[in-house]
Amino acid sequence: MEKSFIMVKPDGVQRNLVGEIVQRFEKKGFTLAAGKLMTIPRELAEEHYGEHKDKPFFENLVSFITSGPVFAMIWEGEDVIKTARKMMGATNPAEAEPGTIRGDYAVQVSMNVIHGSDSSESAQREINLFFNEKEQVDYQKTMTDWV
Ligand code: RTP
Ligand code: MG
Repeated sequence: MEKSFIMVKPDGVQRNLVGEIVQRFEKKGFTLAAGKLMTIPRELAEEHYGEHKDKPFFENLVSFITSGPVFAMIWEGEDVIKTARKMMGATNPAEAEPGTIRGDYAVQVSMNVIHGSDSSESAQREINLFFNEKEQVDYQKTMTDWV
């Protein structure tokens, strides 16, 4: 089954949005496969956002993501990578539709509450960056007929 790396960013943790965000993914019908509260070391942040290292916002992005605890998760389910991106909404919250997480809870592009992998390659890469094997739980929901 497909997996995605999803993370509540420091603004989301500070604003008590962890429960709300977890609930949206649970209610949608995805399965939580791993989760932990952590403060990201600088080297990990630079690696995670490596694709943006030449962008003007890179320094701000790394400072922000390391500024306080994040809630890192792995969510599992059919088409979870694409669907999670839809649930998150556009990168810039000003363009994110109401009903999406960023559309409902964020204003600024630099503090947009949530991260989600954008492809199967980045999901695999990010899962391996943030979680070891022991932290990943492989289980089946007992009542799966409805979703
Ligand atoms: P993320 O990686 O955090 O899930 O966000 P994303 O895929 O929607 O957006 P991405 O292009 O990967 O950008 C990563 C994060 O950088 C910040 N950003 N700032 N113009 C700007 O100032 C700007 N553009 C991007 C955002 O916080 C974005 O989430
Ligand atoms: Mg991205």
